[in-house]
Amino acid sequence: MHIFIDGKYYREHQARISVFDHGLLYGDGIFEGIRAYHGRVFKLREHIERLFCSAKAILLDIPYSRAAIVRAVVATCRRNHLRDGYIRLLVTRGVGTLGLNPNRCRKPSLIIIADKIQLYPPAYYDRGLTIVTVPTTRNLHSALNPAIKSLNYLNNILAKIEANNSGCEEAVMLNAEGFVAECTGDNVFIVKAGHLQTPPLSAGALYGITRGVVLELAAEAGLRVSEPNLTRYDLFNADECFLTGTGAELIPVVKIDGRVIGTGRPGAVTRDLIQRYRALTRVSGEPI
Ligand code: PXG
Repeated sequence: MHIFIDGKYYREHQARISVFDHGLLYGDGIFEGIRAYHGRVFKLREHIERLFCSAKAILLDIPYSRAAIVRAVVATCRRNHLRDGYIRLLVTRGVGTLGLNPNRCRKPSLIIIADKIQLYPPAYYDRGLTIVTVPTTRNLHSALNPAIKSLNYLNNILAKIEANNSGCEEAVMLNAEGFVAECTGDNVFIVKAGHLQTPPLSAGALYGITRGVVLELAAEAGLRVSEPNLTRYDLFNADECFLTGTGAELIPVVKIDGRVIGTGRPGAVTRDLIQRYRALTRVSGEPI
């Protein structure tokens, strides 16, 4: 595997960053997780746009233009002969000193890894996931805004550990007010009486690219769509529930906190949206 670091390619075992990089010392940096399907990078421009929004929020000047990053991602995929897989894009604050002052960091580093993807087993899509609500709440906007895809993912990792401790793959995270925010690496949707609902971004969710695509596909399918605040009660009493994310795509949820959702099997609306999403990934994206 050839990994891109600041304009050069390194073999896997030679791809290294400094222990003084603030990405490591403080989680000071940002990232994106992107998919390639059939020789095209799916929603690349949207991911790069979100990367620049995260950068702006943490006052990090990415030393590349959007177009240069598009070119670098495509070049890294080509170099690795990647047609289907997962692309991790990272920008760290760069090498600094042991103090947390970012002014001591000379230049942010851009890293691009193009790898195979670890998918959820197909059985999860056929049968649906069982998930739980966890005690760790989503970060407050006023502390560390969940819209920032930062290299500090401890909030999500703690929730993931709590999910794993309950024997689950994913966790529903509530915000400090008790409204549903999102999962540790996925946005949440429910279907109630043919109406598709997902929490508003202000509830403490990442501006999911898959979430955005699903909202568009649902509108095309003629579904009523809205973004209200949702409580656990709304999840429990939904007809259908599913999660969205770059890695998972759309994955049905059939049980939450011991409550069976709908019929206990992936619902018709979810299955239709999964088909529509897969069809889109077959035809759109930045050619490699
Ligand atoms: N919420 C959070 C907290 C995320 O990290 C999503 C929602 C879904 O967003 P997208 O834009 O992907 O639809 C994410 C994305 C990984 C991995 O390696 C995680 C994500 C995406 C890709 C890979 O765990 N999370």
